[in-house]
Order: sequence, then C-alpha cells, then structure tokens
Amino acid sequence: MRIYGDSRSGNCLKVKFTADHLRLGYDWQEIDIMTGACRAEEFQKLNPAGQVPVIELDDGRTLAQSNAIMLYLADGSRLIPRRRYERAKMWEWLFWEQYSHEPTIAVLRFQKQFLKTPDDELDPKKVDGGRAALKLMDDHLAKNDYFVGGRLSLADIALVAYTRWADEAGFDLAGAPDVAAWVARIEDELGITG
Ligand SMILES: N[C@@H](CCC(=O)N[C@@H](CS)C(=O)NCC(=O)O)C(=O)O
Repeated sequence: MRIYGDSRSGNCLKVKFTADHLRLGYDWQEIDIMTGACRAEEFQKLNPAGQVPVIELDDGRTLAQSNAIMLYLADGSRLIPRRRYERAKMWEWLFWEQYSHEPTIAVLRFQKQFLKTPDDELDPKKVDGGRAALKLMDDHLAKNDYFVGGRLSLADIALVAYTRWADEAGFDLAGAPDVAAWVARIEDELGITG
C-alpha cells in the first residue's frame, strides 16, 4: 500500500498513526500541499477531489477521506468497538471531528501557520467554534479517559491529530487541562514523538 500525504497535515497523519499502530506496511509518498501538487492532473487520477490523504492499494484501487481510510485500515481491529452502540458513538465523534473540529482548529492552524494570515483577519466564528470544540472535548474527558468504550479507538486518533497542534491554531490547552492530559496519553500510546 502507498499513502500519499503531507506530513504537516493532521488529516494525513491520522492515516499514518493508524497504520503504524496496526503495524501495517506502507510506502509514504510525501505530497507538498503548498505547491498545488494535489491539484495536478496526474494526482487527480488518485483523488478527483485533489486532496491528501489518499491511499493506493497494491491492486491499484484508491481511497480518500482520512476517516474513511482509517475505517478501512482498522476494519476488524481493536481500534473499532465491536458493540454496535459503541461503534456508532465512535462514528458520532468522527463525524463531529470533520464538521466541527477540523473546520475550526485545523483551518485556523493552516491560516496562521501556512498562509500567515494575521490574527485580526481570522474569522471570529472559527475562533469561537474552536474554543467550543475544545470545551466539549474537555467536558467529555473530565469523566472519560478515552472518547469511546474506555479504550483507544479511531475517535481518539482522529481527534488527537489536530488537537495536539491546537497551540498553532491559537488555542492554549492550559484552559482545557483534561484535553491536554488526554493528548499526552494518546501520543504516548501511539508512540508519537516530535
Ligand atoms: N475531509 C478531508 C480533508 C482533506 C484535506 O483538507 N486535505 C488537505 C490537506 S489537510 C489538502 O489536500 N489540501 C490541499 C488542497 O486542497 O489543495 C479528509 O479528511 O481527508
């Protein structure tokens, strides 16, 4: 399998973290999102949406969307709860991550760190949304060590990817101590360094 990704992207690293945790073999193909490489005609044969991450299986089939890729890689593993309700709770967090977390925290980080957008030009609704997302996570983690089922699941991997960089998006995790403690635990469990 080949993973096409930019290693500065949380969406791409989610896929890497999952593959590494499950000890799946892969070639990592670095794609620089800032050069327009994923908009090139050749790349769009892999993903017509022109985005990373994408995986290419040994038989040539491809799959895009970080959470879909994680679900594919982790199918049948301990990263996906076996019980129907817990599995659905994991999906609940995955959908929330893509609708409420990534579009605020990841986008603000991209604007600040990559586009160098000045703070006074950032969308205040995104700042409020990011703060609300961290508060919601903190409330959950005050009572739970993990997002679902008392153990590591894809919900933790999806959410840790950008939460660990919340400071780069302008959010101080000192205000969300249970999130900060969870990030440290998940990084440790996944062996994430740097
Ligand atoms: N919902 C998608 C988002 C993918 C995405 O936003 N990819 C970004 C990198 S994080 C990208 O490829 N940007 C380059 C571009 O859009 O040209 C996922 O979860 O995979």
